[in-house]
Amino acid sequence: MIKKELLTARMRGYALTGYGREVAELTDSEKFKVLSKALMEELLPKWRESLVKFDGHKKAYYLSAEFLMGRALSNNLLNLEVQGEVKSILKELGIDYNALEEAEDDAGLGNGGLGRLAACFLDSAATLNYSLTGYGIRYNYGIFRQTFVDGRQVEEGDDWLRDGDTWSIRRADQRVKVVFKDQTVYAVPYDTPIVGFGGGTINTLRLWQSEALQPFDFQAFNDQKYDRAVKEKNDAENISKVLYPNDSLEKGKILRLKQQYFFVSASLQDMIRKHKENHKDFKDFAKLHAVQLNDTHPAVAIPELIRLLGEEGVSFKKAFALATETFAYTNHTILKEALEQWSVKLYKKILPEVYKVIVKIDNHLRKELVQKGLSTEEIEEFEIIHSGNIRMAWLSIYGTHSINGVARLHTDILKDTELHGWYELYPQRFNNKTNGITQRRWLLESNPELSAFITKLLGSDDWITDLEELKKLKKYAEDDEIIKEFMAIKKTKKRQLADYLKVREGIAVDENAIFDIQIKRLHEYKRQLLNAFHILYLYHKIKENPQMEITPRVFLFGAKAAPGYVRAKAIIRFINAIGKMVNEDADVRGRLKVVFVENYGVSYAQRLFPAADISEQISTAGKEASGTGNMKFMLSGAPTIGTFDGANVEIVEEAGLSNNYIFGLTVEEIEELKGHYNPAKELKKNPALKKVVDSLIDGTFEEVVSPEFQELHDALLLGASWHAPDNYFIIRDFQAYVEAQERVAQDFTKPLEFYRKGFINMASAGKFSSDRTIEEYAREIWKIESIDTPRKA
Ligand code: DL6
Repeated sequence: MIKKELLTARMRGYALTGYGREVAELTDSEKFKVLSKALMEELLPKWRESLVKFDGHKKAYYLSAEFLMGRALSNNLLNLEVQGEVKSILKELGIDYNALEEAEDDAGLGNGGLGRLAACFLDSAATLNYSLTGYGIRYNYGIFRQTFVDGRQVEEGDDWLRDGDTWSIRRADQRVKVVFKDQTVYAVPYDTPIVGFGGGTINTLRLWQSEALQPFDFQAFNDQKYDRAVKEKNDAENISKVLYPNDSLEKGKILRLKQQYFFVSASLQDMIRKHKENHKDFKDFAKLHAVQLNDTHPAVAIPELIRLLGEEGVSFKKAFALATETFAYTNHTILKEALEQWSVKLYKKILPEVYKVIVKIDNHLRKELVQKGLSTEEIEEFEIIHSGNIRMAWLSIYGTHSINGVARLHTDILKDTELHGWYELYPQRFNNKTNGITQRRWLLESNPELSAFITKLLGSDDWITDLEELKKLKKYAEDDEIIKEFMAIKKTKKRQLADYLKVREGIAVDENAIFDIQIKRLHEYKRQLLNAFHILYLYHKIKENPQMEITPRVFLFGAKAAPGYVRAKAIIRFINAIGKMVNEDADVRGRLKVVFVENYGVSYAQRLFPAADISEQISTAGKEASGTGNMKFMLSGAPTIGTFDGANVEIVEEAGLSNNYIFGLTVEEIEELKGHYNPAKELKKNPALKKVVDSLIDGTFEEVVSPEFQELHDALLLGASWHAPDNYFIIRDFQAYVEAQERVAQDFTKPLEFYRKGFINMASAGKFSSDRTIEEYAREIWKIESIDTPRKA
C-alpha cells in the first residue's frame, strides 16, 4: 500500500532539492529520477528488515563479472505489487507513467545470456526468500550502444551513470583496499535492492567501484604537472570504467585481469569482515557461505580466499578445504576457445602473491593424482599451470565441490567429452542445472495482456510465483475460442511492436505477416548467417517468379557483435545489405521485410519476445550451452524453429516435437561427419544455395568485393588456418532449414492450428522458470534455507 500524500511529498522534496523546481516542471527523465528516489525511500525499511532476518543463517553469494539488469522501475513496482496504485497516483498528478518508464536507461552491465541469467537468478532468489547477494563491478560504461552506419555496426560508450543511478546507495563506510603489485585502490560498494515478488525479501546487488586512495596530488598540480596530479585517480578509475575492455593487447589484458581480481578480492574481504563480526575463527566459514562462480571470470576467488585466510592464520591445507567447500562453479560454454587461460607471466607481474597460491593448489592436485595412481603423462592433462598458462576452468573444477552445466545436453557433453577426464576423477562434483528465466519480467511485466488472460483462465495469479501452474492451461488447447483470444493478444503485441518499429527504426511492417525473430549475440555458431541465406533464397525465388504465393514474413534481428569480432560484424553488414535490397524492391513488397533493430538490449527484448510468431534457435548442434531467449519465446507462446541444441532439447520435450520445427544435424551426426565434410561439393548439388552464397562475392551487394565479405565466403568454402571449411555446417543444414521454414509458412496459413502450437508452448513453459533453477541451486549446491516473511495484512 502506497500512501499518495507521502509519495507526492517525497517526489516534491526530491524535485526541489535535486532540481530546484516543482515536479510538474521537470523533464520525463527528471520525473523518473524523483519517483525512483521516492520509491527507494519507501523500500529502505523493508530492505533493512529483510537483511536482518537472515542473520546467523547460511547465505549464498553470486560472483559475476556481469549483471544485465535492464530497467528497474516497472520491475520494482510489480514486485512490490503497487504498480496499479502508483500509475493512478501519477495520472492524478498529470504524469504519463509510460513516458517515465521509457526515460529510464537500461543497466546494461553484461554482454548477453550469462549476465541476464544472473539478473533472473537474483529476482528468483529474492522471490523464493533465499538470501542471495550478487557481487560484481559497477562499470561506468556498460555494453556499448550500437548504431548502424551504411549497414555497419558502430559502437559508442554507454554512459548510463551520467546523471547518477537512483537505485543504488553508495556505502563508502564499507570500502576495502585491493592490492595489485603496481597499484592499490579502494573498492567502494554501491548497493541496489533486489525486490522479491511480494516484497517479503529484499536482497542486495553489491557492485564495486574502483577509486584512488589519493585522487589528487596537490604537489604535482602546484608544480603544474596537471596530468600527473590526477594520474592515480585515472588509473584507479579505469579498473571499473568499461565492461569487458578490448583485450587484444597486453595493456587491455592487464586491465581485464585487474577487473576480475578487483571485484573478487573486494567481495571476499567483505564476507570475511562480516564473518569476523560474529566468529572468532573460520572453521564454520563454509557452513555459512556458499559462493557460486558465474563461469571462470571470478575463478581467482579460489586462490584469493586461501590467501586471505592465510593472512588470518589459517593453514593452506585447511584453507583449501574451506575453499572447495565454499565455492561452486557454473560452466557456460562448450566452445574451447572460450575457456579462459591467463599467462603465468601476467599473473606474476600483477598478482604475484595469488600466483604463489595457485602454484600450491597445482602441487596439491599433482600429489592427489599421484596418490590416485596416475602417471606423469596422465597428470599433464589436468595441470592447472600448463605451458606457461593458468587454465581457469581447471582451477575452477579442482577448487570447488560442484561443477554444473546449464542444460542437460550441455552437462552431458561436458561429462562425456570436453571435461571427461575430470568427470572420471570427480564424478560426484558434476551436476546439471538447466537455466531458467523469471516470469515476473518476461511475462508479467513484458506482456500484461497475456498475463491477464492467463490469470483469467486459471482463476488465480499463482503462476507469478509458481510457473508450473501454466500446465493447467493445456486443457484449453483444443478450445478454439480460447485459441482465438490468444491469437488476438498476439496480434495486439505485434501491433504494438510495429508501432514502435515505425518510430524507432523508421520501418513499417505488416502485423499480419509472420514475425520471425532471431535476437541474441552475434556469433558464427548461432548462425544468423543461415537465417540470412534463407531470406535471400526466398527473395531469389520471388524474383524468378513474381506471381508466386508466399506467406508474408517479417524477419527481425537484434544482435550486437563484439567490437573486435570481424566476421560477426561482416554478418551484420550482410544482413543489413539484404534488408536494404529486399525492403526497397517493389517486387517483394508486402511479402518480405527485414528489420535489424539497432541497439538490441533488455528493454528492446521485452517488446520483441511477446510479438514473436516463431523463435529462431538455429545454432550448430552442440555449440549453444543452453540459451535463455529460447525460453522467453516459449513463454510468450512462440514455437521454436531450431536444432537439437542446448535447452531446445528440453523445450521440445516439454512442448512436444509436433508443436515445434526441429531440423538439422544432431550432435552425434556432426561428430560422425567431421573430417569428411566437403561443403564445396555439397554446394554444387544445390544451385539455389550456390546463388545465395555467391552473392557474397559476385557484386550483388558491392561493386568491389570487400575483404570481409570475401572472408565470410572463404570461411565457408575454404576454411581458415584455425578451422575447416564451413565449421558450423551452414551449407549442410541449409536444405533442412528451408524445409522446416516451409512447414512454418504452410502452418501459418491455418492460424488456429499454428497458434495452438504457440499456446501449447506457453502452457508447457513451467519448467523454465528461474524459480525452479534457483530451487535446485539452493537445495542441491548451496544448501541454504528459504526464510519467509509473513505477509502483512
Ligand atoms: O548460461 C547462460 C548462457 C547460455 O544460455 C548460453 O547458451 C551461453 O552461450 C552463455 N555463455 C556465455 C559464455 N561466456 N563465457 N564465458 O556467455 O551463457
